Amino acid sequence: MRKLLLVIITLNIIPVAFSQGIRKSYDEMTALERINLVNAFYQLRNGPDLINELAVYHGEFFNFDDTEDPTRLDIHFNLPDEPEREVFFAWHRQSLLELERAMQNINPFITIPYWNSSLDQATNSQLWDNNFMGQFNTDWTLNRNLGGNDQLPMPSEVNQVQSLTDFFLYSDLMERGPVHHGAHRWVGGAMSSTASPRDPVFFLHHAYIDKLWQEWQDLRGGSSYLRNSMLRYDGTYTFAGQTLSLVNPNNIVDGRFNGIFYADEQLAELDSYSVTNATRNPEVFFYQFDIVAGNNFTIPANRSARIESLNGIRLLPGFRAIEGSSFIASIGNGSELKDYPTIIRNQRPWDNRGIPINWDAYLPQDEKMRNIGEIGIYPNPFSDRITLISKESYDNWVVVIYDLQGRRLAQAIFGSGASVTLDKEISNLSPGAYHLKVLGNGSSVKSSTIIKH
Ligand SMILES: [Cu+2]
Repeated sequence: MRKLLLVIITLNIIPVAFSQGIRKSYDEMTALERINLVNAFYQLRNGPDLINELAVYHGEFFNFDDTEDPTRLDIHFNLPDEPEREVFFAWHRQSLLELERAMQNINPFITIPYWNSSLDQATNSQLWDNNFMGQFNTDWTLNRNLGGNDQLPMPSEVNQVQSLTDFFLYSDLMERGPVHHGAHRWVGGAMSSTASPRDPVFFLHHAYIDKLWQEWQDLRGGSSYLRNSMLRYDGTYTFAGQTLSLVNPNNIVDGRFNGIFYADEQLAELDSYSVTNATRNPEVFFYQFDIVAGNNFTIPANRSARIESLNGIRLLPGFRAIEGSSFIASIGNGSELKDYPTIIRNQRPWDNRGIPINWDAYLPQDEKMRNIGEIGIYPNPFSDRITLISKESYDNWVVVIYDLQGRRLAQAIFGSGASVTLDKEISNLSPGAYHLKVLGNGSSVKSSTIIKH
């Protein structure tokens, strides 16, 4: 109790704006995380009511026709005719961040989850459960009409828009097409109005749109705005006694600028990011499934970061904790973050010649086994063979190895034994990281990251 009080006092004195973190699909949230998220939505309404504020603002500046008054900026539908006013992706990215920071002031472990509406389309999906997003419909009089007005995007429609190469064409078709607009209309009620941020699902939907934009930007690198500021985030707007800082949309075309990463299918990849501690010290990256950090993930001297997982952490070449930095990785086994035992403190993933080595070397043997639960995998890293052993035998369970883009490269059947060895199946793999999944009756039983020397 005393601890809680201290936290609250601190928050009142120092304006805390967290927001490094790993966003994940809502269906990967633990029960506790769901409750915390729902509570944070309710708590925001108690004031300062950022939900209402964003809904009113979004409605007020939704769209003005350029021919009426070209000096009036707006949020939506500026392409293809008004590219000089276009801010669709960047504005929604920044408003997600604004909400996420407000929630993290309530509970620092919250990150906004995403709803992949191209795969999760049932009106009785757990998204709409009464103890999750469903309850807001009556509580906040949202008048949703799930599936009544439009269709959700097909995966092929997502691929289609993601395949575009011109940024403004991409932004325009995303905004107007089924992936963004269709999902707004499919939910109906407030979500299909200009006050759509009134519906909490708005933020889960826009987290998905934001994730897609991040993937597009990682692949094509073509995001570029003609503007250097955005309405609301122009350095003059004040909400709840705080002036919001100036945000150049071109500075946030990479979501990593704010330390945001999206996890997918039980894997979070942390890369191309340098810890700043601008808003949180240490920066915390928590995900209960696998976390892989490398490829220019850097903790500079005098900066500090924690990476926390329940499943496994792999540090790949390109992960750097510079001398003088503080880095903690921990793999826990509890259900609450604060109870996680920290296995390694302030050790750097180098051997004594300064060569990066795999994190596995730092984990005691039982921790290695816990990485994949009831199914042991060894050796990892591997060179020419890899063996899986389970405590029981499972008929026709399949071991599949994917590359990081999700392409299926090799597989083997567990058969009736309790172990399986892959050797010739993996002889063609080049050195690097891969995903390994064990599928039982078609669904994923276990997943892990494996490294080939
Ligand atoms: Cu919008």
